[in-house]
Amino acid sequence: MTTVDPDELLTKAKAPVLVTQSSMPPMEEYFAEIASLWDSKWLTNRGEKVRSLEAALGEYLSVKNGTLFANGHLALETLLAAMDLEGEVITTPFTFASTTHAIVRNGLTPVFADIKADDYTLDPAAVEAAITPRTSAILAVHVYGGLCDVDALQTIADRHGLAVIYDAAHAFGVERDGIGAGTFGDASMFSFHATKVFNTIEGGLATVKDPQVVERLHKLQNFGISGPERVTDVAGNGKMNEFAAAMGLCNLRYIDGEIKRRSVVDAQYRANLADVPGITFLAKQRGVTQNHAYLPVRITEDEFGVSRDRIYEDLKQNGVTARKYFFPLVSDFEAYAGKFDSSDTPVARRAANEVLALPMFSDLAAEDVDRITTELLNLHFEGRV
Ligand code: T4K
Repeated sequence: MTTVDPDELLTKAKAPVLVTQSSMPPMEEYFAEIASLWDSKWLTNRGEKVRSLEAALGEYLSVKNGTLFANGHLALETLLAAMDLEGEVITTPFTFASTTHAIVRNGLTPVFADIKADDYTLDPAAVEAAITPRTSAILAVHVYGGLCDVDALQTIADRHGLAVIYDAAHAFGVERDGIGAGTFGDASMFSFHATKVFNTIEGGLATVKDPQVVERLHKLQNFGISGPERVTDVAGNGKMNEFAAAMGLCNLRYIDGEIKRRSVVDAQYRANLADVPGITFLAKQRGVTQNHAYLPVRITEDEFGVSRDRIYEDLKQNGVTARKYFFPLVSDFEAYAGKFDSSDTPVARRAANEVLALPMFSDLAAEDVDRITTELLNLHFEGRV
């Protein structure tokens, strides 16, 4: 029988747990993948690794016309530019800053519509009500990896002649009835940031329905350069480099195991907290695969006994960093002060006050999940006395 060092146990029990942790391939595998770069000396500007990764992702995500970018935000911002939109874009305030900033930085006006209470994605009825003669597009977010109501949004868009773009930053590998998330609408963006299910350290992918837009994306991610002596657009630099693409090629070999291990963590959370009043997990959607990108739980204070913010603080004191994704709503950002009123989107406002993303990553130890859920149960019982 092995003896357990009590000091070691204590240190282990108190080890901090962050909301997520990057997944990395074996170090030797990455070194082997990048070794050829020392021969080619070709480090960026649509090199061999970038092109191989685009092909591999096309197959994995069942998408055509994928273009890699330096990060997800630039992919989205460039997509909007490539689509020549004008006027207003209807979008959700319950998202990361990037979604709205991409609209505004393109000189377009975001119009916030409310979300659905069960999966936090745009409510199609609210979208339709927000359409004006100036609307040119809908920019919806597959938040936490749950799919938007793509059929309803497409029907509305077709009826009003609008483009549909998906911020699929969270939806890597998500499919509905075998159809990849990146094939819905006119275009989608995936983020490959270090904190995502699949990462290229920093990175993103833009996928488009119209193959002609791809040429434009290549141009707009490279200063608007059209040929050796021609610059036809005023654009920045959004290209992915070869070292990032090499990380992606390695991580892609492990992605199925990554998602599987996350599903085990997800199941443990759900089992440990099943039937606790006031805790609601993200609803599973019919026919939609999950990638377990995040572990959002909704805390209804009346039933649970304490508030989401109290849980957040308590976990923090116990070395566990959960995150209030997405608080505040974008419409409440200082950067947009005086421009929007978040009381126009009451469902989103409530979600921003009640949702907490608990730690989720494939290497999250079972004992850490137990430690987190035990703390939640303690708070629940404390809140009820
Ligand atoms: N649209 C949506 C809906 C998005 O959620 C995002 C990004 C985008 C667009 C834009 O895509 P990118 O341009 O980022 O590709 C994080 C990420 O930076 C951001 O990518 C992500 N969404 C957002 C939801 O979360 P922060 O400010 O919460 O990250 P940070 O630095 O606090 O990291 C969170 C935890 O992750 C850390 O506590 C530890 C862990 N971590 C972090 C880093 C940077 C690692 O394990 N390794 C790392 O390298 O924004």
